Amino acid sequence: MKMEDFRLDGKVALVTGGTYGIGYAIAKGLAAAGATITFCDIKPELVEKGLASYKADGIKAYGYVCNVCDEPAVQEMVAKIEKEVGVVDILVNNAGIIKRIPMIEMSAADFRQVIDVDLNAPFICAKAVIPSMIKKGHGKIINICSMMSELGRETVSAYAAAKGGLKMLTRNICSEYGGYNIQCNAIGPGYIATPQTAPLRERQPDGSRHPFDSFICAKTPAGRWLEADELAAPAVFLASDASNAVNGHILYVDGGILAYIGKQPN
Ligand code: NAP
Ligand code: GCO
Repeated sequence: MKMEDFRLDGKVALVTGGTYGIGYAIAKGLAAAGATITFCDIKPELVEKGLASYKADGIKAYGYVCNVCDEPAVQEMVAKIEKEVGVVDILVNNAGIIKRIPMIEMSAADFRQVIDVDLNAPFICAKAVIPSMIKKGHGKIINICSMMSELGRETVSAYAAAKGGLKMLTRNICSEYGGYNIQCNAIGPGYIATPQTAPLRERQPDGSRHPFDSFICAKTPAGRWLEADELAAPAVFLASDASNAVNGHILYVDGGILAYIGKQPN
Protein backbone atom coordinates (compact mmCIF):
# COMPACT_ATOMS: atom_id res chain seq x y z
CA MET A 1 0.00 0.00 0.00
CA LYS A 2 1.16 3.51 -0.85
CA MET A 3 -0.39 6.68 0.62
CA GLU A 4 -0.80 8.04 -2.91
CA ASP A 5 -3.41 5.30 -3.38
CA PHE A 6 -5.72 7.63 -1.42
CA ARG A 7 -5.01 10.62 -3.68
CA LEU A 8 -7.39 11.84 -6.41
CA ASP A 9 -5.05 14.11 -8.40
CA GLY A 10 -6.08 14.32 -12.03
CA LYS A 11 -9.54 12.91 -11.35
CA VAL A 12 -12.82 14.69 -12.15
CA ALA A 13 -15.65 14.27 -9.65
CA LEU A 14 -19.35 15.03 -10.21
CA VAL A 15 -21.33 15.54 -7.00
CA THR A 16 -25.05 15.88 -7.54
CA GLY A 17 -26.76 18.31 -5.16
CA GLY A 18 -23.34 19.56 -4.14
CA THR A 19 -24.32 23.09 -3.07
CA TYR A 20 -24.49 22.39 0.64
CA GLY A 21 -25.06 19.63 3.17
CA ILE A 22 -23.55 16.19 2.69
CA GLY A 23 -22.76 16.76 -0.99
CA TYR A 24 -20.75 19.86 -0.24
CA ALA A 25 -18.85 18.17 2.60
CA ILE A 26 -17.98 15.18 0.42
CA ALA A 27 -16.92 17.47 -2.45
CA LYS A 28 -14.59 19.36 -0.09
CA GLY A 29 -13.01 16.08 0.93
CA LEU A 30 -12.55 14.94 -2.66
CA ALA A 31 -11.01 18.31 -3.51
CA ALA A 32 -8.61 18.04 -0.56
CA ALA A 33 -7.46 14.71 -2.03
CA GLY A 34 -6.79 16.41 -5.38
CA ALA A 35 -9.99 15.90 -7.38
CA THR A 36 -11.47 18.56 -9.65
CA ILE A 37 -15.01 19.23 -8.44
CA THR A 38 -18.09 19.57 -10.62
CA PHE A 39 -21.54 19.76 -9.04
CA CYS A 40 -25.14 20.44 -9.96
CA ASP A 41 -28.27 21.83 -8.40
CA ILE A 42 -31.74 22.56 -9.69
CA LYS A 43 -31.77 26.27 -8.94
CA PRO A 44 -29.32 28.70 -10.66
CA GLU A 45 -29.13 30.77 -7.49
CA LEU A 46 -28.02 27.72 -5.54
CA VAL A 47 -25.35 26.89 -8.11
CA GLU A 48 -24.07 30.47 -7.73
CA LYS A 49 -24.20 30.10 -3.94
CA GLY A 50 -22.30 26.84 -4.19
CA LEU A 51 -19.63 28.32 -6.45
CA ALA A 52 -19.12 31.14 -3.96
CA SER A 53 -18.82 28.65 -1.08
CA TYR A 54 -16.30 26.50 -2.92
CA LYS A 55 -14.29 29.61 -3.85
CA ALA A 56 -14.34 30.78 -0.24
CA ASP A 57 -12.95 27.36 0.69
CA GLY A 58 -10.20 27.72 -1.92
CA ILE A 59 -11.76 25.18 -4.28
CA LYS A 60 -12.08 25.84 -8.04
CA ALA A 61 -15.38 24.11 -8.75
CA TYR A 62 -17.58 23.92 -11.83
CA GLY A 63 -21.32 24.29 -11.24
CA TYR A 64 -24.18 23.23 -13.49
CA VAL A 65 -27.91 23.84 -13.26
CA CYS A 66 -29.51 20.44 -13.71
CA ASN A 67 -32.50 18.52 -12.42
CA VAL A 68 -31.05 15.04 -12.00
CA CYS A 69 -34.48 13.51 -12.72
CA ASP A 70 -34.36 14.89 -16.26
CA GLU A 71 -32.40 12.38 -18.35
CA PRO A 72 -31.78 14.62 -21.41
CA ALA A 73 -30.61 17.40 -19.07
CA VAL A 74 -28.26 14.99 -17.26
CA GLN A 75 -26.87 13.67 -20.55
CA GLU A 76 -26.31 17.27 -21.69
CA MET A 77 -24.63 18.21 -18.41
CA VAL A 78 -22.26 15.21 -18.55
CA ALA A 79 -21.36 16.06 -22.16
CA LYS A 80 -20.63 19.67 -21.12
CA ILE A 81 -18.48 18.49 -18.23
CA GLU A 82 -16.54 16.16 -20.53
CA LYS A 83 -15.95 19.08 -22.93
CA GLU A 84 -15.21 21.77 -20.34
CA VAL A 85 -13.48 19.81 -17.56
CA GLY A 86 -12.90 16.20 -18.52
CA VAL A 87 -14.41 12.73 -18.33
CA VAL A 88 -16.16 12.09 -15.01
CA ASP A 89 -13.99 9.64 -13.06
CA ILE A 90 -16.01 9.79 -9.83
CA LEU A 91 -19.80 10.16 -9.58
CA VAL A 92 -21.36 10.87 -6.19
CA ASN A 93 -25.14 10.36 -6.39
CA ASN A 94 -25.94 12.63 -3.47
CA ALA A 95 -28.98 14.69 -4.55
CA GLY A 96 -32.01 13.58 -2.61
CA ILE A 97 -35.25 14.61 -1.01
CA ILE A 98 -37.46 13.27 1.75
CA LYS A 99 -41.17 13.73 2.46
CA ARG A 100 -42.18 12.77 5.99
CA ILE A 101 -45.87 11.81 5.57
CA PRO A 102 -47.79 8.86 7.08
CA MET A 103 -48.03 6.35 4.23
CA ILE A 104 -51.80 6.13 4.05
CA GLU A 105 -51.95 9.95 3.90
CA MET A 106 -49.27 10.21 1.21
CA SER A 107 -50.34 10.88 -2.37
CA ALA A 108 -49.03 8.62 -5.10
CA ALA A 109 -47.55 11.73 -6.70
CA ASP A 110 -45.53 12.52 -3.57
CA PHE A 111 -44.38 8.89 -3.33
CA ARG A 112 -43.34 8.92 -6.99
CA GLN A 113 -41.44 12.21 -6.58
CA VAL A 114 -39.27 10.79 -3.79
CA ILE A 115 -38.60 7.64 -5.80
CA ASP A 116 -37.79 9.82 -8.83
CA VAL A 117 -35.13 11.89 -7.08
CA ASP A 118 -33.71 9.29 -4.70
CA LEU A 119 -33.68 6.22 -6.98
CA ASN A 120 -34.45 7.02 -10.62
CA ALA A 121 -32.01 9.94 -10.70
CA PRO A 122 -29.01 7.89 -9.44
CA PHE A 123 -29.83 5.42 -12.25
CA ILE A 124 -29.99 8.27 -14.81
CA CYS A 125 -26.71 9.80 -13.61
CA ALA A 126 -24.85 6.48 -13.45
CA LYS A 127 -26.13 5.56 -16.93
CA ALA A 128 -24.82 8.91 -18.20
CA VAL A 129 -21.25 8.51 -16.90
CA ILE A 130 -20.58 4.76 -17.23
CA PRO A 131 -19.97 4.67 -21.03
CA SER A 132 -17.04 7.09 -20.74
CA MET A 133 -15.77 5.28 -17.65
CA ILE A 134 -15.74 2.07 -19.71
CA LYS A 135 -13.77 3.80 -22.49
CA LYS A 136 -11.34 5.24 -19.92
CA GLY A 137 -10.87 1.87 -18.25
CA HIS A 138 -11.90 2.88 -14.74
CA GLY A 139 -14.59 4.63 -12.74
CA LYS A 140 -15.97 5.16 -9.25
CA ILE A 141 -19.64 5.54 -8.39
CA ILE A 142 -20.66 6.38 -4.82
CA ASN A 143 -24.37 6.32 -4.05
CA ILE A 144 -25.58 8.00 -0.88
CA CYS A 145 -27.83 5.48 0.84
CA SER A 146 -29.20 5.80 4.36
CA MET A 147 -30.14 4.09 7.61
CA MET A 148 -33.40 3.68 5.69
CA SER A 149 -31.62 1.35 3.30
CA GLU A 150 -31.82 -1.13 6.21
CA LEU A 151 -34.49 0.15 8.60
CA GLY A 152 -38.00 1.56 8.36
CA ARG A 153 -39.69 4.13 10.48
CA GLU A 154 -42.99 5.98 10.55
CA THR A 155 -43.66 8.56 7.81
CA VAL A 156 -40.71 7.76 5.51
CA SER A 157 -42.14 4.91 3.37
CA ALA A 158 -41.17 6.47 0.01
CA TYR A 159 -37.71 7.42 1.21
CA ALA A 160 -37.02 3.96 2.68
CA ALA A 161 -38.28 2.28 -0.51
CA ALA A 162 -35.99 4.51 -2.57
CA LYS A 163 -32.93 4.06 -0.37
CA GLY A 164 -33.51 0.31 -0.16
CA GLY A 165 -33.67 0.24 -3.94
CA LEU A 166 -30.53 2.37 -4.14
CA LYS A 167 -28.71 -0.27 -2.08
CA MET A 168 -29.60 -2.90 -4.67
CA LEU A 169 -28.89 -0.58 -7.61
CA THR A 170 -25.42 -0.16 -6.08
CA ARG A 171 -24.92 -3.92 -6.00
CA ASN A 172 -26.27 -4.35 -9.53
CA ILE A 173 -23.98 -1.71 -11.05
CA CYS A 174 -21.12 -3.50 -9.28
CA SER A 175 -22.29 -6.81 -10.80
CA GLU A 176 -22.85 -5.49 -14.32
CA TYR A 177 -19.83 -3.16 -14.68
CA GLY A 178 -17.23 -4.45 -12.25
CA GLY A 179 -15.59 -6.19 -15.18
CA TYR A 180 -14.76 -2.78 -16.68
CA ASN A 181 -12.84 -1.76 -13.54
CA ILE A 182 -15.77 0.31 -12.33
CA GLN A 183 -16.39 0.17 -8.60
CA CYS A 184 -19.88 1.13 -7.42
CA ASN A 185 -20.28 1.44 -3.67
CA ALA A 186 -22.46 3.41 -1.31
CA ILE A 187 -22.12 5.42 1.85
CA GLY A 188 -24.94 4.94 4.35
CA PRO A 189 -24.84 7.99 6.61
CA GLY A 190 -26.40 7.83 10.04
CA TYR A 191 -28.18 10.93 11.29
CA ILE A 192 -26.32 13.99 10.01
CA ALA A 193 -26.98 17.62 11.02
CA THR A 194 -27.97 19.17 7.67
CA PRO A 195 -30.92 21.21 6.35
CA GLN A 196 -32.68 17.93 5.50
CA THR A 197 -32.78 16.87 9.16
CA ALA A 198 -33.20 20.34 10.65
CA PRO A 199 -36.94 19.73 11.34
CA LEU A 200 -35.96 16.73 13.50
CA ARG A 201 -33.66 18.84 15.67
CA GLU A 202 -35.76 21.96 16.14
CA ARG A 203 -36.25 23.16 19.72
CA GLN A 204 -39.82 22.72 20.96
CA PRO A 205 -41.97 25.80 21.81
CA ASP A 206 -41.08 25.32 25.48
CA GLY A 207 -37.38 25.31 24.59
CA SER A 208 -36.96 21.58 25.15
CA ARG A 209 -35.15 19.30 22.72
CA HIS A 210 -37.12 17.77 19.84
CA PRO A 211 -38.13 14.24 20.91
CA PHE A 212 -36.49 12.83 17.75
CA ASP A 213 -33.25 14.61 18.64
CA SER A 214 -33.19 12.85 22.01
CA PHE A 215 -34.23 9.56 20.36
CA ILE A 216 -31.39 9.60 17.84
CA CYS A 217 -28.81 10.51 20.47
CA ALA A 218 -30.02 7.52 22.50
CA LYS A 219 -29.71 5.29 19.43
CA THR A 220 -26.17 6.44 18.61
CA PRO A 221 -23.40 4.96 20.81
CA ALA A 222 -21.54 8.29 20.74
CA GLY A 223 -24.76 9.98 21.87
CA ARG A 224 -24.69 12.69 19.21
CA TRP A 225 -25.70 13.63 15.66
CA LEU A 226 -22.90 13.21 13.14
CA GLU A 227 -21.44 16.05 11.08
CA ALA A 228 -21.43 16.02 7.27
CA ASP A 229 -17.64 16.51 7.29
CA GLU A 230 -17.31 13.05 8.92
CA LEU A 231 -18.43 11.53 5.64
CA ALA A 232 -15.59 13.10 3.63
CA ALA A 233 -12.77 10.65 4.42
CA PRO A 234 -14.93 7.55 3.80
CA ALA A 235 -15.90 9.13 0.46
CA VAL A 236 -12.25 9.76 -0.42
CA PHE A 237 -11.52 6.11 0.33
CA LEU A 238 -14.33 4.89 -1.95
CA ALA A 239 -13.34 7.38 -4.67
CA SER A 240 -9.66 6.37 -4.64
CA ASP A 241 -7.50 3.49 -5.84
CA ALA A 242 -7.31 2.43 -2.19
CA SER A 243 -10.77 0.86 -2.64
CA ASN A 244 -10.24 -0.81 -6.03
CA ALA A 245 -10.97 -4.21 -4.46
CA VAL A 246 -14.15 -2.93 -2.77
CA ASN A 247 -17.29 -3.20 -4.91
CA GLY A 248 -21.00 -3.39 -4.21
CA HIS A 249 -20.40 -2.41 -0.59
CA ILE A 250 -22.58 -0.17 1.55
CA LEU A 251 -20.23 1.60 3.97
CA TYR A 252 -22.36 2.70 6.91
CA VAL A 253 -20.97 5.82 8.52
CA ASP A 254 -23.56 5.92 11.26
CA GLY A 255 -21.68 6.19 14.56
CA GLY A 256 -22.77 2.64 15.32
CA ILE A 257 -26.55 3.09 15.14
CA LEU A 258 -27.08 -0.14 13.20
CA ALA A 259 -25.05 -2.10 15.79
CA TYR A 260 -26.75 -0.69 18.89
CA ILE A 261 -30.08 -1.54 20.55
CA GLY A 262 -30.14 1.94 22.07
CA LYS A 263 -29.51 3.49 25.47
CA GLN A 264 -31.94 2.41 28.19
CA PRO A 265 -34.12 5.37 29.24
CA ASN A 266 -33.44 6.60 32.80
P1 NAP B 1 -30.11 18.39 1.73
O1 NAP B 1 -29.48 19.25 2.75
O2 NAP B 1 -31.59 18.44 1.53
O3 NAP B 1 -29.38 18.62 0.31
C1 NAP B 1 -29.85 17.88 -0.80
C2 NAP B 1 -29.26 18.51 -2.04
O4 NAP B 1 -29.80 17.82 -3.18
C3 NAP B 1 -29.66 19.99 -2.18
O5 NAP B 1 -28.59 20.72 -2.73
C4 NAP B 1 -30.80 19.90 -3.18
O6 NAP B 1 -30.97 21.07 -3.93
C5 NAP B 1 -30.31 18.80 -4.08
N1 NAP B 1 -31.39 18.25 -4.91
C6 NAP B 1 -32.60 17.81 -4.51
N2 NAP B 1 -33.31 17.40 -5.56
C7 NAP B 1 -32.54 17.59 -6.67
C8 NAP B 1 -32.72 17.37 -8.07
N3 NAP B 1 -33.86 16.85 -8.56
N4 NAP B 1 -31.73 17.71 -8.91
C9 NAP B 1 -30.58 18.25 -8.43
N5 NAP B 1 -30.33 18.49 -7.11
C10 NAP B 1 -31.31 18.16 -6.25
O7 NAP B 1 -29.78 16.88 2.04
P2 NAP B 1 -28.56 16.23 2.84
O8 NAP B 1 -28.94 15.99 4.26
O9 NAP B 1 -27.30 16.95 2.50
O10 NAP B 1 -28.58 14.79 2.13
C11 NAP B 1 -27.85 14.55 0.94
C12 NAP B 1 -28.05 13.08 0.62
O11 NAP B 1 -27.74 12.30 1.76
C13 NAP B 1 -29.49 12.73 0.26
O12 NAP B 1 -29.49 11.72 -0.72
C14 NAP B 1 -30.05 12.17 1.58
O13 NAP B 1 -31.12 11.27 1.34
C15 NAP B 1 -28.85 11.47 2.10
N6 NAP B 1 -28.80 11.23 3.54
C16 NAP B 1 -28.94 12.27 4.42
C17 NAP B 1 -28.80 11.98 5.80
C18 NAP B 1 -28.93 13.05 6.85
O14 NAP B 1 -29.05 12.69 8.03
N7 NAP B 1 -28.90 14.32 6.50
C19 NAP B 1 -28.53 10.70 6.23
C20 NAP B 1 -28.44 9.67 5.27
C21 NAP B 1 -28.56 9.97 3.93
P3 NAP B 1 -32.20 22.07 -3.55
O15 NAP B 1 -31.76 22.81 -2.35
O16 NAP B 1 -32.33 22.92 -4.77
O17 NAP B 1 -33.41 21.20 -3.30
C1 GCO C 1 -35.54 10.68 8.93
C2 GCO C 1 -34.21 11.22 8.50
C3 GCO C 1 -33.38 10.10 7.93
C4 GCO C 1 -32.04 10.64 7.48
C5 GCO C 1 -31.16 9.57 6.96
C6 GCO C 1 -30.84 8.54 8.00
O1 GCO C 1 -36.56 11.36 8.70
O2 GCO C 1 -35.53 9.58 9.51
O3 GCO C 1 -34.38 12.24 7.53
O4 GCO C 1 -34.04 9.49 6.87
O5 GCO C 1 -32.21 11.56 6.47
O6 GCO C 1 -31.63 9.01 5.79
O7 GCO C 1 -29.81 7.73 7.48
